Amino acid sequence: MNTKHISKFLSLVLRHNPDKIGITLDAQGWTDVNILLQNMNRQGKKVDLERLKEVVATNDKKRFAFNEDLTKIRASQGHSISVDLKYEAITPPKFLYHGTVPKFMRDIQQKGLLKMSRLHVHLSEDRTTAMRVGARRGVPTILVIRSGAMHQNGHEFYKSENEVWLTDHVPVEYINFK
Ligand code: HQG
Repeated sequence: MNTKHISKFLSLVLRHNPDKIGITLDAQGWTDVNILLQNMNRQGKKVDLERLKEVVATNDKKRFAFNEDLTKIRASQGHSISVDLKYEAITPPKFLYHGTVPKFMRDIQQKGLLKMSRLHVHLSEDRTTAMRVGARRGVPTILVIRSGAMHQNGHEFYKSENEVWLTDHVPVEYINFK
């Protein structure tokens, strides 16, 4: 399996559908590395620990993390199934960015940013990253989020191990549309 295929497969089973390969995630999203590798190999996905380590280390967005003794692995963000990653609420920068596409704008102008199928709304620290996120779906539109004001008004923010900012909902009044 090439690196991209392994990464996509890990995203699928560690964020959305662990049943697909007969693994379980604990409350904080971790799964046992040996069982994961065994089950992958049983399904013809030939990956050993060294290869898994390489995929985790070279992943473009650092999507996955091992625990200290490399016995467990999890996705650092992006889940649709209920896990509690236990990130601490922290103070965000004054502004954060969200990349989306024009077809969602009407809804966003009405409801703000919703987490849709994921556990959080995902925000980026810089425009370039937000552009890349939006570009997955078409010509990107960048929304500037007044995260400092949100925080002052009691909204909680988390930063994932791979530097993605997470929050529950961005109400319309904190979004600069242009
Ligand atoms: C949009 C990738 C209608 C939102 C990226 C987005 C990111 C609304 C889509 C991570 C809406 C949800 C997350 C509303 C938000 N009405 N549409 N009220 N509120 N939306 O994929 O932020 O490669 O769940 O703009 O790099 O695009 O997976 O979220 O277009 O970090 O590691 O609904 O996924 O990382 O899409 O991307 P997503 P996202 P990975």
